[in-house]
Amino acid sequence: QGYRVAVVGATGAVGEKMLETLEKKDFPIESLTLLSSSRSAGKSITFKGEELIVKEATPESFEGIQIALFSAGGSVSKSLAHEAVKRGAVVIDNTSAFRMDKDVPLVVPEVNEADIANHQGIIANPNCSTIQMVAALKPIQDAFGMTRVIVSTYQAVSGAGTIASEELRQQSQAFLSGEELNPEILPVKGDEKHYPIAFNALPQIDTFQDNGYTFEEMKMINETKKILHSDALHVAATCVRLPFFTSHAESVYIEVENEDLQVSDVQQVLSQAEGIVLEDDPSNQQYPTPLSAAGRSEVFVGRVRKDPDNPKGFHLWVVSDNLLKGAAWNSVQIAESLIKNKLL
Ligand code: 11C
Repeated sequence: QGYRVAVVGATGAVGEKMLETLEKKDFPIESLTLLSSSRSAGKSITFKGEELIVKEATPESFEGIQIALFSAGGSVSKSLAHEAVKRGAVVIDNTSAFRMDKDVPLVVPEVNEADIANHQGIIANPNCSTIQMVAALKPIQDAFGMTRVIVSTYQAVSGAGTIASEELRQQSQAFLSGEELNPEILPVKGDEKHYPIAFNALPQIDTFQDNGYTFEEMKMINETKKILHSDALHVAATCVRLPFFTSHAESVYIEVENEDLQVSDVQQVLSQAEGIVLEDDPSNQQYPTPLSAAGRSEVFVGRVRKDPDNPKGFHLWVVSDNLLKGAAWNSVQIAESLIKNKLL
């Protein structure tokens, strides 16, 4: 049996990965509708050898759709997700539009799959940097208890869309040719100032909030508490954009409840966790990197260390493909869970 599926934002960086993921997982599809803004409508995309034309997304586009995967920006989700639900679809939304709404489950299937059952038509896919972090932390939280998380990120430009990847490519060539860089997109397209990303590091992802944190940092803080069902967990984040194309890397400091815990205990739990690959062997210089994780669907963890001055403190290095587990792969996993548990 197949399902009537729509992908909204089919021509974007994540949309492209959604289609790749549906194809790779051989997701059961009766019909596939590709939707976008009017700007990208009319483009053709090949799916499983068949050429499909992308149509402009309107409320009527969702007539008869059972599963709608949204990844066309928050404003599109805000204007069309409820229209899709009204017409009987379950929406899996990859934007920040509804993530913190009480009646919208925010789901990483390996972490809180059971929350999907509470959906009222919309399920939110978390921010990419949050997904990989909570996937690595949940097994530790379950096994040992966890009280604090402090994360610093090293994020790929593709998180800011295809135009940001293009800006890095052009600037890198210009830099090496000794030409002017003329930044126009990063750190945030709509913000007042732009800075070069080539051969640089930008400690701003998304816009600044009144408390001095960026929206990306606040997403990591708030979404982590919601997904791990723990308002009491202390979370702080510093999010930084770096000049590579794919995968986010994160230096994560955690405090656990038990001061007798050893590195080998944490490693053992991680090595058995679903969706996690432990790559942690300093004697062989083994650890994950953005390049080694790119194109893979798992979350990779390495560099597990006990804090030298705090017996409850541990440091981890967490890397994952931001467009796969961080976006498309996680969304399709949610769709698979809906089907498996008869929640459509
Ligand atoms: C970035 N994490 O790397 C962002 C992209 O809320 O889904 C994902 C934005 C989101 O810029």
